[in-house]
Amino acid sequence: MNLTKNVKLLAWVEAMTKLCKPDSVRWCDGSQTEADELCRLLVKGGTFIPLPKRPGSFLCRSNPADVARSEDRTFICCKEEINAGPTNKWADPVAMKKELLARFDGCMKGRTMFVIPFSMGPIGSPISHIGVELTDSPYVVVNMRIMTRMGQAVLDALGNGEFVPCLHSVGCPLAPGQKDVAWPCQADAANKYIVHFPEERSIWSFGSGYGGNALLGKKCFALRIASSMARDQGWLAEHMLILGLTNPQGEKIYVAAAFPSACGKTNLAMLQPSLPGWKAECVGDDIAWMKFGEDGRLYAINPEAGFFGVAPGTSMRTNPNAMKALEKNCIFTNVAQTPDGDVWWEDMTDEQPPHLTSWTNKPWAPGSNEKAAHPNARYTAPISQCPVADPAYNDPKGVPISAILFGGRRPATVPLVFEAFNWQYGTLLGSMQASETTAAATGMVGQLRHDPMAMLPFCGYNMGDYFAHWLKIGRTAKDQGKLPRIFFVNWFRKGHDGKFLWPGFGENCRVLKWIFERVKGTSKAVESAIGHLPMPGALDVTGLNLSHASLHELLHVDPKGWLADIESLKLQNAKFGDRFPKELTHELHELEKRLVNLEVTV
Ligand code: GTP
Ligand code: SPV
Ligand code: MN
Repeated sequence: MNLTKNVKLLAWVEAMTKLCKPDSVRWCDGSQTEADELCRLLVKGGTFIPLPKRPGSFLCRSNPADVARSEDRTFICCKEEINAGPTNKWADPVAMKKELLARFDGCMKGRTMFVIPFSMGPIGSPISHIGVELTDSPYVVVNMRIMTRMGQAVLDALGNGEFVPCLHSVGCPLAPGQKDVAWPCQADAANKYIVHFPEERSIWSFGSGYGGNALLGKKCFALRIASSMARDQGWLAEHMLILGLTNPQGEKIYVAAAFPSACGKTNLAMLQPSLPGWKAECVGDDIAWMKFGEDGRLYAINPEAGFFGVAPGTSMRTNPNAMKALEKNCIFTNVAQTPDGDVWWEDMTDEQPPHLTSWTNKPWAPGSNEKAAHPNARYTAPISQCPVADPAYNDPKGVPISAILFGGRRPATVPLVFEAFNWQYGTLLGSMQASETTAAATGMVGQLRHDPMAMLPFCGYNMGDYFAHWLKIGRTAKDQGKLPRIFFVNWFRKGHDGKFLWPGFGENCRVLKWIFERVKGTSKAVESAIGHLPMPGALDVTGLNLSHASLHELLHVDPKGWLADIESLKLQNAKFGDRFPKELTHELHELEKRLVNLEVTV
C-alpha cells in the first residue's frame, strides 16, 4: 500500500522493481507496528538478538567483511573527471550505470523491496530535503527509522515535489527455497559499489549492509550529494557536530565542529561539562547543514534524527549522556554480548567481564588476542532519547552558529586550541587538517592523512572547488562581523611517554569555555605565528591535575613540525592544479613566512 501520487516516484519504483525483481514491494509507513514486525522478522531470521535489559533493543553481528565504510569502492560519477577532483574516485557515469544495471538486474530475487521515504531535517523545514531509499535490507529499514524522519508523513510533505532517489541492495538474491544468512552482503570488496551521480542527484549502493554504505540518507545524501547541492545553492553541508553551550550566567551560543570519523564528534556533542555551572546540549553529532539567515548569521540544522555512534570507548565516565540514550529502542552492531544477554564493548566498564561472546560470535575472555567488540562497533539511537538533546534540535529554523572548530587526531605539532585570524585564514586551517586514520573506514588505522575539513571521504565534488566555496561563503556574507569565528582544537597531543597530555571528554569544556569567551570578547589571547593562543592563565585548568610542563607542551607552537606539515601539504595542494584557490596559496605562504621567522628566534 502506498499513499503517494508523485508521478516521478511511482515511475521510479516501478522501473527499479522491474530491474531488481524482488518477490514483493513494501511501502514503509514508519509506524511502530511496522518496525516491531520487521524486528520480529530479523530475530526469526537470526540477524537480531533481543536485549532483555534494554526494551526495544537488539544486537546484530555483521559479516566480518562488512564492518566499515568502503572508501576504495566509493565513486563520484560526474561527466568530467576533473569535477570529481583528485581526492575522489571517479568513474564515467555512462559506463558505471551500465555496470550497475548488470549488478542490480535480479539482485532482489527472493526478497522484499522496501520503499523508505525519508526527510533529512525536520519535515517541512526550508533547509530540509527529501530522499527515497529502495532497499532489500530490513536492517536498513529499522536503522533508517531511527536515523531519519521516515514514512507516510514524508510522502505527504513530498506531494509532487523533488526527491533524491537512493537505490540499495545487499546484492544477494535468493533462489527458490534457499535459506538466507544472518547478514547478507558481498564479502569481496571488489563487488561493493557506493556510487553517486551528483549531476542527476542519485545514489546507487550495492553489496554492503554497513551504515555509511547502506543508510543512504547519511554520508551519501547528507554529505556527498548535499555538498554539491550546497555549492550550487550557496550553503554548506559539513561533517560537523552541533552543540549549544550555556555559561553560568545563562548566556548561550552554538558551536559546530568538524573532526574526522571516530575522532570525537559524538563525545563532544554530548559533553557533560566538568566546570560547575556550564551546560552543553546536543543538536547533532555528525552532520550539519548551514545556511545564512535573514539576519546575516549562519544557521545550522542537523539533518539526522538519530546517532550512529562508535560504541568502543563509550562509558559512564567518558560519555554518560550517550550511555543514558542507549537504554532502550537501540540497535547495537558488532558489539560483544554478556552471558546475561546485555551488550559490552572495550572500555565500557573499568573491569572486563570474565566471559563474553565476541562480535564474531566466539567465546571471549580478558587477555584474548582479539577485541570483544569490533573497534568500529556502532549503536543506533534516537536523538530524542539523549538526556541533553537541545530544545532546538527539531527547530526548522536551525540554530545560529558562533564558532566553527576543526580538529583531529594529532599526536604531535597541533596545540590544544588556537583561533584563526579571520575566515580566509580559518579556511586555510581547515584545508590543512590531517588526522590519524581510524576503524571507521576499511584500511590502515593510525596513519596520518590529510583530511581537509574532515570531508576527505565525503566531498561530492572537486575539493579545490570546495575550498573556493568556503572562501566565497566568507566573502559574500552580508555582515563579516556575524561570521562564525574559526578555531582549531586537538585533544590527542601526546607527551614523551606516549600518553595523551589532555584528559579530554568532560574536561574539553575548559577549551569550550575559552572559545565561548573569545566569541563574547572577554578572554585574553596571545598572537602567535599560527593564530591566537590562550594567554597564560586564560585557559581554566583549576582543579585539573595537569603539570605546568604538560600545559606548556599542550599549547606549544613547534615551528619545525608545522614547516614539515606545510611541505607535505604543498604536495597535496599541487594535485588540485588551478582549482586550488590562490587566496589559500597566499595564506599558506604568509604562514610559512611567520613560522620561518619564529624558527630563527627560538
Ligand atoms: P564518527 O561517528 O565516525 O563520525 O565519529 P565521531 O567523530 O563522532 O567520534 P566519537 O566521538 O565517537 O569518538 C571516537 C573515539 O574517540 C571513541 O573511542 C572515543 O572514546 C574517543 N574520544 C572521543 N573524544 C575524546 C577525547 O576528548 N579524548 C580522547 N582521548 N579520546 C576521545
Ligand atoms: C563515519 O564514518 O564518519 C560515521 C559512520 O559517522 S558512517 O555512517 O558509517 O559513515
Ligand atoms: Mn561521521
